[in-house]
Amino acid sequence: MKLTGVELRRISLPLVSPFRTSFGTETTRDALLVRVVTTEAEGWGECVAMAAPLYSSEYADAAADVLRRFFVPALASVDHLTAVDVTPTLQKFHGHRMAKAALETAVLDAELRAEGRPLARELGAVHTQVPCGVSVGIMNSTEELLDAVGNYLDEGYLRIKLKIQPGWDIDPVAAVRNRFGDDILLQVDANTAYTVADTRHLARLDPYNLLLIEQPLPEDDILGHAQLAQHLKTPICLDESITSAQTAAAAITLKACSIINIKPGRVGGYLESRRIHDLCQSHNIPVWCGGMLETGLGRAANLALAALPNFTLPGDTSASSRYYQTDITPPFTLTNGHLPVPTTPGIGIDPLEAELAEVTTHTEWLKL
Ligand code: NPQ
Ligand code: MG
Repeated sequence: MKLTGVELRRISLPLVSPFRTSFGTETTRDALLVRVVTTEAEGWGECVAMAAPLYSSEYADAAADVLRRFFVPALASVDHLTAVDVTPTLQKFHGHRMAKAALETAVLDAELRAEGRPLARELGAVHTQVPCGVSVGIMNSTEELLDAVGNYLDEGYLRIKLKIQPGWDIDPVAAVRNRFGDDILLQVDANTAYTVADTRHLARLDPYNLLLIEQPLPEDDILGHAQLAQHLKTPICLDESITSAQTAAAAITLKACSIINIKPGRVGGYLESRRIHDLCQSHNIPVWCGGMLETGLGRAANLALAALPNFTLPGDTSASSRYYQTDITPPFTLTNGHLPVPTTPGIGIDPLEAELAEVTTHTEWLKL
């Protein structure tokens, strides 16, 4: 396969409701899509970077810039290109994993489409559908939160994740347990909002039998997580801290976490995600698939990954309607709390042309 052109497309999708986390409130999803054209087929990759560097240091304009200036030209010079060549070719460029992931996914999609092979089969999926959880934002009141959680449970979600921050943690968890009982699968995500000085406070979550607490401390604070883990009954799950199989191995060995959230964008792609999956499986560390408010393109690929055997906890692989009234692909809808794993070649879904055009804010064709 040889790369013959790349399209960078910016889209702006309104969210069904504002999504508040410890780092801010989002009302629209501004995303970057990568479409590669090769001698064999076309492929799509969604870059999960946010418009601003709030979740991590990456942001959409920077991803577009590094793709345009460095990554696409480097790949364009590879004669027999396949997806496994992308990471080695881009290795010399530091960071920008979300941009690398989008490009690798687009190349992988093109390659698999050309060969008629679905991504799920390529990655080693063992399920045809995956159990789904939902991430519930910080609300203005407990009543509002209980309403939202009740509606998601009615829709069939099998696990609830509450976003927490100092001032919105113990009470909302207690209220949800009190209203919906001890049987629902419940976990929390702090998106780095605490410090080790909050250890005694976070231990107050212990009585609520949470599945896990996700990323309580800053992404670089592996030592802090290891120390915190010694004082909490609630298992620690890392998200932002895990940027590669190498950092995953270190975090596991240092006992900084006992569960890992895998987000392909954060770790540089689906191939690195599979390595982390395999590593965790060999260490008896359960994994689950995170979410970055993906459109149907990213959601489809995440479902393939989430169908691997060590994805033993429900992921943030929610239905399209959790975030979007109208998606740029046919929507993924829940059946008994599960989403189907795509079965057609590549990522297994195509954008709807009219819907995509409607939300596109900018298109750039990179000639090679
Ligand atoms: C997390 N996601 O697990 C992230 C964080 C997150 C589903 O909780 C726009 C784009 C808004 C990406 C808000 C979930 C976002 C975003 C939160 C990612 O930490
Ligand atoms: Mg998280």
